[in-house]
Order: sequence, then C-alpha cells, then structure tokens
Amino acid sequence: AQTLPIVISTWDFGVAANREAWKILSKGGRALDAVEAGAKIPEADMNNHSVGRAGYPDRDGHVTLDACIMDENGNCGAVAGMENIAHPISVARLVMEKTPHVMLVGDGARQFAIEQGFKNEKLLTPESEKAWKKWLVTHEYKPVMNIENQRPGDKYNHDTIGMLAIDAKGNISGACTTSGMAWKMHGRVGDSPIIGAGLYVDNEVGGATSTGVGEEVIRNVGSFLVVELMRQGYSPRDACKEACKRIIKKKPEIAKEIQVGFLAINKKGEYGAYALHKGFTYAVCDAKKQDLLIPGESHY
Ligand code: SD4
Repeated sequence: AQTLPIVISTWDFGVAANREAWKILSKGGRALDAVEAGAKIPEADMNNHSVGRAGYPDRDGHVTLDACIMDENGNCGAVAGMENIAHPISVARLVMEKTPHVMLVGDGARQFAIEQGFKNEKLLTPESEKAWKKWLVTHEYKPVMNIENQRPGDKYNHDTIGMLAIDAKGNISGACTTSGMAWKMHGRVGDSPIIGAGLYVDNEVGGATSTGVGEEVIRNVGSFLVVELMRQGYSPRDACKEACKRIIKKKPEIAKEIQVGFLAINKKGEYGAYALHKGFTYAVCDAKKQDLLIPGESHY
C-alpha cells in the first residue's frame, strides 16, 4: 500500500519541486504549504522558460503568468495573465486566503500582489527576449510537444508544473503554475489557472492536474473530469486515460498534433498519469523514494 505523505508533480523539473515540498510534508506539515513551496522552485528557476521568472513571453513580448491553488476544504485561488510578479502561486494563495474572490486577472492581480508586498520586477530575461525576437521572424504559432523535456539551456523548453500532495493527516492540496504557451496571443489564458481545468482537488476523492495545450483541457474541464471519474471508481491512471480519450473524441485532428498530459492521485495516495503523446513524465516523492521520475503512458 502507498504510504502517506506523498507528493507528485508533472515533468522532470517535478523532481526538484517535490524535494522542496517533501521538506514540509516529511515534518508533518500541511499539503497546502508543501505544494506552494514546491511550485515556487520552477517559478524561480532561470533555466526554466515555462514557469514564472524567465518564462517565454507572448507574441507581443509580455511575460504573463497563470497559476492556481486548491486546498483540502475546497478553498481555491487563482491569478491569470499577471505580469511583473515572480511568484504567481503565492499570489494565488493570497487571493484564496485574503479576498472574497477566486480569481484575479491582469493588472488587478498585479496590483493586489504589490499591495501584499510582492516586488514589481521585469520577468523577461535577455535570453527569453532573444528567443522571442527569433520567433518574430517567422511568427508562426505551432506549439512544440514535450518541450520541457529537453534539457535546460535548449532553445525551447516549455511546460507547466502541476503538483498534488497528501499530508500525514490525509489532506489533499494542489498547485499549478505556468507562463502559458510561448508566443500566445496577448490576453490568452490557458487551463492552468482555471479550477477544474488545470487543477482540481476534492478531499473525499483525490486530485488531478494537467499540462500541455490548455485549450483542449478547458474544452473538456479535464482535471474535474479526472476527479469525478475517480469518484466513480476509476483508478487514477484509468481516469487520466479516459480524459485523454475525451479530448481525442471531441477533436481527433487536433489531438494528433498536440500534447496533453494528466496526472492524478486518489485519497489512498495511489497515483497515475496518461498523455496523448509519448514524452510526458512525472515525479513522485514519498518516504521510500524522493526522486522517482516515471515516463507517462500515452495514447499515440
Ligand atoms: C497552457 N497548459 O497555458 C498550459 C501550459 C503549457 O505546455 O504551456 N503547457 O496551456
């Protein structure tokens, strides 16, 4: 049987993020604190061009960040299209804890962050600016699959961290944070900050999160779907597979060309994942092993 606590997260960079979350979970800390601390690792990573600082900008050169967080009591908070603030996951948590709202967007989110003591910073790095200028030459919007999977320093590296944790008390929380698809339209919001799409937690059942081209996840309310399937008795892996099948059924031509991956955990701590295409990975950390990286199964 799976031991608790446990934390799981998307992609190779999930290993380092899990380790940070584990510092909290292993001491009996709360899952909510663990997922926030874990998500902040890729947010701060200058070699990661898909989350937080140093994220690739939209087609107009703005770095706009999306994040959401959800706790064991069904509380949730989110920010979308936020500029100039390095840790959107922490702002999302404050939206949850300090406002009567669930989501703040754009300049309103930035203003709220400043009021809460966050620094106004330039997030576009010279390296990201260079990549953007290079993209402008062709300015063709064609998301590359699994780009996070390439090694840091590679030209394209882009994806989202979704993290799910169960603490020693058995409580579940989740976090999801991203700079969104590189070269997206200004104002575009993906699945990652949308509760039910990029992330969903139900403390009676489990949690789910997603990565990849967010439009197809929003269309199917992906993470909510995965949790509801687990409620009906699906294993985490089978629930993720079914959500992928839903995407394929609705838009078969699009599904062939894009990556989407789901990751899920149930109340017992059993976990699983499924993706449209090969190349998705996820990281698992519990008392037995802190740096497990598992290749996700895929449809194609
Ligand atoms: C989005 N799912 O914005 C997110 C993040 C992503 O590659 O870039 N995935 O659609």
